[in-house]
Amino acid sequence: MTLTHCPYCALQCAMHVEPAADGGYRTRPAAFPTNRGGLCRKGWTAGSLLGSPDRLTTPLLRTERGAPPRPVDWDTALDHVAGRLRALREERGADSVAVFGGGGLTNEKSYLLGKFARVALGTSQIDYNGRFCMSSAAAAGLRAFGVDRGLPFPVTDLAEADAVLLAGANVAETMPPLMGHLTGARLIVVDPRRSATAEHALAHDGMHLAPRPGTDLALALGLLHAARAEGLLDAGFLAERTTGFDAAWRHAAAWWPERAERVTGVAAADIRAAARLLGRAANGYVLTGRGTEQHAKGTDTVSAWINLALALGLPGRRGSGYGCLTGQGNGQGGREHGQKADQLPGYRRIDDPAARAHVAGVWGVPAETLPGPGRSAYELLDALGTGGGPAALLLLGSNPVVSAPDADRVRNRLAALDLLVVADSFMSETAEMADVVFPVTQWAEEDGTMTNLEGRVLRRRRACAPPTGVRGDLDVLHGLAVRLGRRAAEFPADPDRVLAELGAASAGGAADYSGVTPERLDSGEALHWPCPAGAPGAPRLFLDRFGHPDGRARFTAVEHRDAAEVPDDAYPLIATTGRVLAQYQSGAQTRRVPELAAAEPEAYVEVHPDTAARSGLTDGGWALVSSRRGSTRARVRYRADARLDTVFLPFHFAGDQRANLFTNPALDPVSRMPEFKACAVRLAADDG
Ligand SMILES: Nc1nc2c(c(=O)[nH]1)N[C@H]1C(S)=C(S)[C@@H](COP(=O)(O)OP(=O)(O)OC[C@H]3O[C@@H](n4cnc5c(=O)[nH]c(N)nc54)[C@H](O)[C@@H]3O)O[C@H]1N2
Ligand SMILES: Nc1nc2c(c(=O)[nH]1)N[C@H]1C(S)=C(S)[C@@H](COP(=O)(O)OP(=O)(O)OC[C@H]3O[C@@H](n4cnc5c(=O)[nH]c(N)nc54)[C@H](O)[C@@H]3O)O[C@H]1N2
Ligand code: SF4
Ligand SMILES: [Mo]
Repeated sequence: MTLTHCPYCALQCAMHVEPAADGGYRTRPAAFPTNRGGLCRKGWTAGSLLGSPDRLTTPLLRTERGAPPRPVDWDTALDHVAGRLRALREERGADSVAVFGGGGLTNEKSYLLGKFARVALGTSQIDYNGRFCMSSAAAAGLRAFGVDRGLPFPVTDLAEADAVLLAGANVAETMPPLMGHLTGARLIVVDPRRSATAEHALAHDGMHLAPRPGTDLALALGLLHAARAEGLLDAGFLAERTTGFDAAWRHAAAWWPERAERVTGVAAADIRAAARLLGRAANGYVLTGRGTEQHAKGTDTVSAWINLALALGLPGRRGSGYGCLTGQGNGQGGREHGQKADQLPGYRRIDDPAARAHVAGVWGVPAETLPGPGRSAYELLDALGTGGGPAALLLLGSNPVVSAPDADRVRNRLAALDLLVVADSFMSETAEMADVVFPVTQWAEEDGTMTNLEGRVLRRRRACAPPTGVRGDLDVLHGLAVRLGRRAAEFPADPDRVLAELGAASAGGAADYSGVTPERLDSGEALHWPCPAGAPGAPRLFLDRFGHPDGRARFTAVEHRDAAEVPDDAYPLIATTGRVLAQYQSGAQTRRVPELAAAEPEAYVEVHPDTAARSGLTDGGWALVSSRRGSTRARVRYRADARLDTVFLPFHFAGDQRANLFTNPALDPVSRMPEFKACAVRLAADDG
């Protein structure tokens, strides 16, 4: 019986993994502050991933497009990939080779992947799926606080709250054990749908505000307007700990609640009541999730929520605050150690000369050899196989054929590559397209560290041996780096050695891990970063000062604007997308867990019965949901509580059930986040 953490989301619930009677493995919840002995359905069933018959156990190589891949030994696969990468680099330059990572990778993998790109390949072309996840909140958090740590406080602090506003976060399905920390608070759930979280709020004396998708910014401005009119602003906090309120207010001043009602559809009286509920709470939080963030104006929208929180004086004191609910298992750590196009380890900027000098020193290379910033995730995927873009891609920890916006366009770009290399434990839809597949270890088969949604570094522990033939991601990077002419010691495959190097590379940066050691983690010490050598962890940031040089938080002056694509006669409805409890992300893992597949076997579209009737849809029948980009097949689910103008689909399903066939890759100008949460569609019955 080994103590480790869940393979899936950022709550990183603690669990025991132990042999099961049927010869496989099962999981059991363990005591830990974030999950307090609870797991969601995905955690309870995660053990079946370990014994899965679908497991990849041998490298696969396809030398001819269209031909089936054939099993090969590791040396053959590594030699082939290294040879092709070297040849491409010589022919077309270092940027002809690209790397794509994921927020589920351990800190060690994220770090070594970034180093591999910059040092072994010398390419600037690296980014990761966190761009689709956290990037807008991260950008807005940096703007406001000077530091981006999703929750700048421990999850357990939420228990002290009287009121919590959840903007676009369906926690009851996406982090069920977190609900246990919210039982003392009245919830204000901002979600176009009556989500499970909204239901919970309504049943417990809270509120549900259901804005039209893509109008949260107007709603947040309206709430700020109402809060000021009700005399709820914290003047002392504004004067002592913030700058920029006046400029931000000049925009909010025009958003009296009646105007916000016209744009959002949320009644002015509800806007005022919500402002009072939050503003009068002794302890209040504003928490954002992907619903409010995954828009072409997501960064400004999060800034508007942060402005509201700042105006009420919530951040920077114990028992209240603003936080973004990070999503992937290592969504937090994954954005700190250099797999992002513009970053170096320790949450450093790749265009900062001092940061480059420090990291180059640790890596033992001249700073001028480090490439500059590369393309953001969607822009990178969209450039693949084009004249000016990369011709080869090495991908770890993501399944963009299902999860990227305008997914068939991305699929075509992947198909145009000279070389696609995927490391995965399972044959994902993206791995199916690969020229080379490396079969790698998964969570309970490996050691490493993860950083949860509260910035706490955790130990992922090996609980069972991987199947014969499988190697770790670190071994893959090691094997390739050596074949590309790097020294073995530069790319260690031992996670503890990588952690030590990561510590040195991050030392002095915003996300300083130099004090994080396996020994301290094993002792159970709560190590929230920044954690310089010898220092204790930092569970609560901002109590004395914010991260900007003047110590103050900054308001950002933001204005509402429409979604990139709004409904018209041809595409009269708004589609939004998201998650269900029983599936995870692209479904590459959870669609293989029998109990989860049985619970949520297929794509569906939630639609109001009147809207459905106008399109000739029947409850339980099939629909085609079409945008200007593509069509998705989904089973019709009537929802009498749905907005008439909005439909919702989960994005976990493959083939012609991919919601991303219709989504809009319009990007936020700051974060480069695609607009997953609003585009124009039409519905038709699909009986075929
Ligand atoms: N079961 C499950 N849990 C997960 C995951 C999973 O795939 N499955 N993934 C993990 C990851 S990586 C992430 S990022 C988190 C995401 O966690 P959440 O952010 O909670 O997940 P979503 O379902 O994407 O979006 C939340 C809600 O936003 C609403 N929404 C849609 N459009 C809008 C809008 O314009 N405004 C507002 N205010 N709300 C809108 C949707 O109706 C949805 O209920 O979940 C993590 N946990
Ligand atoms: N329409 C729509 N699209 C969305 C979203 C949405 O709300 N709506 N949400 C977006 C968000 S927030 C996210 S986070 C993305 C997520 O979408 P993806 O980036 O596709 O993430 P996953 O489905 O988790 O894919 C992870 C893959 O990596 C593998 N894997 C897991 N761990 C490891 C590892 O340690 N090493 C290696 N080599 N492989 C591993 C898994 O088996 C799986 O195949 O989707 C985005 N796409
Ligand atoms: S809430 Fe997240 S971490 Fe916890 S068991 Fe469920 S998927 Fe795993
Ligand atoms: Mo995510």
